[in-house]
Amino acid sequence: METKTSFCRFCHAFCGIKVDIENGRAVKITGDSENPMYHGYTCLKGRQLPAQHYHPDRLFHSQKRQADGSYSDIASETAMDEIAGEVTKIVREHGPRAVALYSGTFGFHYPLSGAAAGAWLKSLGSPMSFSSGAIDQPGKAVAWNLHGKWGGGPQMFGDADVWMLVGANPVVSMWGGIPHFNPWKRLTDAKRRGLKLVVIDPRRSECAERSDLHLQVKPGEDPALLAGIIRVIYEEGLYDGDFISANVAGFEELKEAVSEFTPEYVEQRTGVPAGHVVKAARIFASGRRGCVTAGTGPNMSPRGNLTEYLVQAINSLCGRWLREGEQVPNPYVLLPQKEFRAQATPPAPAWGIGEKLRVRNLGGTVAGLPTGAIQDEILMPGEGQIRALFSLGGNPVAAWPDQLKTLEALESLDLLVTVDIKMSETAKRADYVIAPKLSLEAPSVTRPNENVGASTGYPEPYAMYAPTVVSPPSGSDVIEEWEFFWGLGKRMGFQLRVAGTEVNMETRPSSDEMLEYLCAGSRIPLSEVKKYPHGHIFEDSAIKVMPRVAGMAPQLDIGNDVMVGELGDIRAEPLTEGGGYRPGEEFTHRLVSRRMVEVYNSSGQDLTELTKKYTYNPAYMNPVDCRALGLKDGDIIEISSARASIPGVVEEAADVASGVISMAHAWGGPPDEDGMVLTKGSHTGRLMFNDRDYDPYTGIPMMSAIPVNVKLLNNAPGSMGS
Ligand SMILES: Nc1nc2c(c(=O)[nH]1)N[C@H]1C(S)=C(S)[C@@H](COP(=O)(O)OP(=O)(O)OC[C@H]3O[C@@H](n4cnc5c(=O)[nH]c(N)nc54)[C@H](O)[C@@H]3O)O[C@H]1N2
Ligand SMILES: Nc1nc2c(c(=O)[nH]1)N[C@H]1C(S)=C(S)[C@@H](COP(=O)(O)OP(=O)(O)OC[C@H]3O[C@@H](n4cnc5c(=O)[nH]c(N)nc54)[C@H](O)[C@@H]3O)O[C@H]1N2
Ligand code: SF4
Ligand SMILES: [Mo]
Repeated sequence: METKTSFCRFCHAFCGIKVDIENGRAVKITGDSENPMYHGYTCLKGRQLPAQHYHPDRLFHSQKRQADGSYSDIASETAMDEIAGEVTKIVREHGPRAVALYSGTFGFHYPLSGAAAGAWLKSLGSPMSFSSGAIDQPGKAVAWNLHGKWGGGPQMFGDADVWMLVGANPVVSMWGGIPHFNPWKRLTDAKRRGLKLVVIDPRRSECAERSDLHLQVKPGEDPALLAGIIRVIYEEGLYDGDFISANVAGFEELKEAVSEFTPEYVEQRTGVPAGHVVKAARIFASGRRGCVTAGTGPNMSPRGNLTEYLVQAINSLCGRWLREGEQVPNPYVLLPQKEFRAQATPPAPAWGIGEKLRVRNLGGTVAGLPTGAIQDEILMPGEGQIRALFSLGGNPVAAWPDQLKTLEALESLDLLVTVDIKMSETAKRADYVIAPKLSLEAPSVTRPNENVGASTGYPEPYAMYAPTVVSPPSGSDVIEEWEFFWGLGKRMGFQLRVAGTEVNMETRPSSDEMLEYLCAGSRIPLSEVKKYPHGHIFEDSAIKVMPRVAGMAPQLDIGNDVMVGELGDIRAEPLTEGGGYRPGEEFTHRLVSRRMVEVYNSSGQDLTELTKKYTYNPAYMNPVDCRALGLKDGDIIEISSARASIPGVVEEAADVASGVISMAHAWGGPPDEDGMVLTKGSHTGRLMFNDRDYDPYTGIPMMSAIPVNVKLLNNAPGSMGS
């Protein structure tokens, strides 16, 4: 037996692992205790890499859909020949805009794949590049542009004495504020040194359970709650006056905008006791260091841009940015070295950037093209209509909001190609499914995690190169994602560029050469990083936050007109009872998003060890609600929104607030498979309209805090149906 080090790519956390290899196959995964960033952490999912790599349903050959709807193996080279031919034909007839790319979660995990796919699409001349980012937390990028970005970066979790999480649950999701590199240890260490944690979540999440104050907000009401907290900060003078006078504009405008969000009004609207609103503001603003960060929950709920904007406003009011002379926590390793300065990049446009969509006056934003509107771009006839879609490491049928419209749209395409390790719900509807290598079969770098946004990247200059650990089983024909797009590019006569470098299009480069292209100009050469099989922290204590450039004093803006306007709109809205947003609407509950620790979106639902507890995504409900509705564990209910209905399997959960249903996404099949809810789960995306209740800029539909009603359907497991 042989043991090699690598990093896990089951999720985006990239934990350092040791892989035991027998007869050329990975047989066991353990945490690498010598890894200086993760200290030996792994989770149940990561330990399933061998099961994932050798799963009986894994695709070892690409697939082509046959006339009768079945699939047959196709050689990857032949698939590329045929697909290049079809794309050329579509472009000739309809222009390059007819070809779109959707990059899903695994676009992040494999940095070469997105780079190659993007380069190919660019050579093709199509601007239609969509990603899961625009149905995730698009409010972040929008808020950063409206507010301006602090060149020194934010204060870090590692030396914070306060932190506030708004609808994020990093210890499960590995995202959202506590650095997602062994977040359990980081939170435990922080609590030990006295960190005060405030969590805003309609569920008593794993993070809320460990908090000093949990505000169990009514889903969708975060802007009002944050406005209330800001009002207290103003009233009690808890802001950082020196920082504000030197760096922050819009102080008076925001003060005026929050003036009517009194603790009593906020209590009425959000369900959070007035005293807790005041306490949260005092805990956070009286701290010395630490940030507010938000997650998917409030980003998917109405007014996600505003929530993220108010998050940044609180950070700026409290001056939670690194100052001149402070050590730069992570000056990057495999990214080019950046200049960190104690000054703001001024606010910049957040929308109206790049390609305009033909539908609903939407267009490009700093968060990318509105993925929430892609179905309409596929379905609406006329010039520019999308006719070919390439899905890269994503699963639109499982994950896009508005499942019914998604199914209609994908079925209407002339060409659907997906790159996937299995016959996902999307693959089952694709013309071609390209079978990729899996993580242990290809080299990669941890570079994607160096900069993933405010305080969620590596908190220290860590990097690791993972070599190929095992070969794919003999007889298989699997290629890396980038090789597919390189192959298409070669056939179409394109010169692809990765990170500005021209890729060799004559002879296929090796993956290591591709990684060299990608990391060109990095602070530390890739060859140096390769010397450390356990990963390494490349410290340079001389890299400090530099002073602002003389004469340049750009300001962070906390009083943006549009955002202040939205606060006014909220204050003018009538208060509603129950689940609805509009007076007269009759909904009893709001359904909120969540993550399950056992699976990663639609990945892992086929792995035995991960489905021991659940073969579906439970509909978690408060026991008081269950009693009122006569429901008990295991009951099958119908959950109905204004859009559609899905089946659900009840599970009593005292951590979920009354009036709330908490459910994970990316489970469930099409409506005709609803009867299999106990083995396939429920598709919460079916409850959403993609074209009603969406953000007017980013196009993200209401994906959390959805008004729904519940009714008992049938108690007999598996017998649900018409
Ligand atoms: N209702 C609802 N909808 C949501 C959300 C929600 O909270 N609620 N969340 C949204 C969010 S945040 C996101 S990011 C999106 C996710 O949207 P997607 O990324 O589109 O969905 P995933 O299920 O993550 O799709 C990943 C696909 O990649 C495949 N895969 C797994 N490993 C590999 C690999 O190594 N290589 C390749 N090429 N493929 C692989 C999996 O089999 C799967 O089919 O969903 C969004 N949709
Ligand atoms: N195990 C596992 N890890 C994952 C994933 C997975 O599927 N499984 N998915 C990955 C992906 S794609 C992403 S984007 C990240 C997301 O990472 P996070 O954003 O941390 O996602 P969640 O764990 O769902 O935490 C969101 C929290 O928001 C709360 N919430 C819902 N609606 C509201 C609301 O209106 N207001 C407030 N304040 N809270 C609300 C939910 O109760 C939940 O606790 O996780 C990633 N990590
Ligand atoms: S958290 Fe789990 S799934 Fe994610 S990288 Fe670490 S071991 Fe892998
Ligand atoms: Mo996501």
